[in-house]
Amino acid sequence: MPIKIKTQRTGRAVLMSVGLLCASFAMAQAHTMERAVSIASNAVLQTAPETFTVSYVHPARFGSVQLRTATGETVPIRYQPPANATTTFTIPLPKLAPDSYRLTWRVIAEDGHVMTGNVTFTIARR
Ligand SMILES: [Cu+2]
Repeated sequence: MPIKIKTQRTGRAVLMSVGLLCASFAMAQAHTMERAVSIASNAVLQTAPETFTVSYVHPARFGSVQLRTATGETVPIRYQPPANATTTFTIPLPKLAPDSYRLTWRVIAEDGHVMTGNVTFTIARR
């Protein structure tokens, strides 16, 4: 079951409890952690990014990705995720106008845990 995260604080609490849960299992199948994202949270970008890349410590399967504007409109993303588990996902972004965006995604770790991530960024008006 996907976990719906309502607030940042709740999100951290959920992630921490998942971490504790994982630690209590034999790690035959790896849980994973986010290693890097190509757009920093709250970044103000002078040029629109053409892709978004997120990488993980262990391979994971792609779950979903969603891009929304500040007013909540969904911006369609065309992404053909890899069929197999992988550590790095590079998601092409459409041409984005100056605005604020929120990108949310989820991947499924090899131990079955759903990992969610999000970044909010702004493309500056020139
Ligand atoms: Cu796990």
